[in-house]
Amino acid sequence: MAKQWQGVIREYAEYLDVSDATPIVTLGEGGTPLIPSPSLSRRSGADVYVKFEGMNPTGSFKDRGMTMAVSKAVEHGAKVVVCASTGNTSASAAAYAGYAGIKSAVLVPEGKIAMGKLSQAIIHGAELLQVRGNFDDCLRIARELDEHYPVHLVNSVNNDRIEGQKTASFEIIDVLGDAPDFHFIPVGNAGNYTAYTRGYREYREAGKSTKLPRMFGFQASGSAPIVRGEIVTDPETIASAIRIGNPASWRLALEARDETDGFFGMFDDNEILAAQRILAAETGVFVEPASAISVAGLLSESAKGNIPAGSRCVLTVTGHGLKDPQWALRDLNGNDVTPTVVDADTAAVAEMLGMRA
Ligand code: AN7
Repeated sequence: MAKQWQGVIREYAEYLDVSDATPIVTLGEGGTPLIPSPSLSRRSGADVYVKFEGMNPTGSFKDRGMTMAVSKAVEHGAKVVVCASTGNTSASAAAYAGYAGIKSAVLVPEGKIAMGKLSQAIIHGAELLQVRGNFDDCLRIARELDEHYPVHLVNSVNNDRIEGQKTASFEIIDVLGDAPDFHFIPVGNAGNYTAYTRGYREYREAGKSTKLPRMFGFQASGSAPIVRGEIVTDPETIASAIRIGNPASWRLALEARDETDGFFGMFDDNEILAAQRILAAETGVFVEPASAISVAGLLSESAKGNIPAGSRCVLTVTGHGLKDPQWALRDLNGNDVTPTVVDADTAAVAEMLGMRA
């Protein structure tokens, strides 16, 4: 019989703070494909792999951290978990809390999360509140609830989340045999940037790899507090997942950048959408806009000559394109894409396809 992947806690238990007393709440997250990309390798001159985190149970990398956060919450007797979210965290928290038989309360910025993510939180049974404010307002309230009310916070300010998310670096090294030279990743709260760096560091200390990759993180230019070096009070971008003006892991991310000789950059919405198309059309991987910023980062840095030929590069693409599909139905000029309609006639179809018998 084929061996089933056991989820990140069981697969990497020796690197995580779990014991026999920890009830493992898992949906089989992790074990996601690391896909070689001939197209991006050709375009950049590097040796490029895409870590497709949209293949997780709720369609984003958040599941790696949520299995840990909810397992530990249940171990500590929590009955309600709470989170603020730009969408993916709420979808994941709702699913894992539902599985564990506890409540989830999620706070999202009103009108600013993708339809797929909103529908996930609802169908998994979350108590969902749309807050008249942005993500940063939601996180402030979630932290205050955690402090003063009987709820357990599962945002990435909870270290259990970062611990679960570091397993992605372990998987990459387990597949490649060593760490890559460069790692490209989207940045919102910078929890994942921090988590990957921790994973790479711990595996090197364990003798599983010989180096740390240079960690290259990217924000949307309308929402780029780390790049600009100041809080953005009114962040704006179509990449709603990373529409965050005051990142929770800001300080840790700067430490990780310094440790890895890393870099933070930014791209505007059109550059993000162009990168999303290149990845979908030429590598067969459909990601949500926020995730495509890793691709924009690779193409831009290689064009500037910052990536030596043949360097091994891993791009984390964090969430599935089906969560926020509307952007695929517009071209890069902002016009709706309307598929051609044709009569139910083979000759007519062949003609439309430009073919002759
Ligand atoms: C697809 O769901 O913050 O830098 O509340 O959904 O670790 O915050 C999502 C973040 C990148 C940024 N890509 O990760 C939330 C939330 C996708 C995301 C990020 C998010 P961090």
